[in-house]
Amino acid sequence: MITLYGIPGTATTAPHMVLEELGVDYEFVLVERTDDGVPTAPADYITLNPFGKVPTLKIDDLVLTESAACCLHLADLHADKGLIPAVGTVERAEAMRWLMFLTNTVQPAFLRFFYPARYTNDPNGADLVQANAVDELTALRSHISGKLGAGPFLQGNAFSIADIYLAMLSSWGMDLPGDASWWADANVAAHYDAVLARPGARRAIEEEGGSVSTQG
Ligand SMILES: N[C@@H](CCC(=O)N[C@@H](CS)C(=O)NCC(=O)O)C(=O)O
Repeated sequence: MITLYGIPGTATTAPHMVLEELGVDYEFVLVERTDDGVPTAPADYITLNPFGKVPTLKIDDLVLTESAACCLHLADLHADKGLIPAVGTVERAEAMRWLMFLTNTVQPAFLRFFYPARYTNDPNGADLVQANAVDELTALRSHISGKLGAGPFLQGNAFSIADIYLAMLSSWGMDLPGDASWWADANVAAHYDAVLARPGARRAIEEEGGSVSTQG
């Protein structure tokens, strides 16, 4: 029995897309929280995820937090579906490099953009934190765009969970102002559209009420 606990439009989206790509049976349980981020439903959620964050993936007795770890484990369990290259290959190493870069470097920059007040003790400091996050996210977008080139995916024609992760972050990046919007970059926008052209990934985004195309 697989259960994904989460909230649409958050770090839940990547494992949600993976589950739909795999075509396995699962239940999606909506997590509800107060404005301060304290989980209120399901009642025992804090026992699953000690920080009250989303997502959490439960597979039988295994309780897994960390969105990237959830994606990786699901892809490994269904290796025949080809969402992750085989262990020990150069392709696997490169896919892991992308996944780790996205979750370790890019995702924290988004957290500074969305929750700037958490990163300063100065009551007037949040705007500066957010402006710095926009600068960093713009530099990261340029790096990704350059590596993507003609794509369509991070590793050329080979699609993996790293692409799913990038599509999730890219959907957050559309909230950056003006030219900093991630979809103002043609390569990054084309990557999102290529991922969303896949029926499984698209179904997850549709279920979450997200954007299924960079064209509106
Ligand atoms: N490193 C964790 C981060 C999870 C995380 O920060 N989730 C956000 C939603 S995207 C959250 O639950 N935020 C609520 C909060 O920080 O109060 C992961 O990738 O799963």
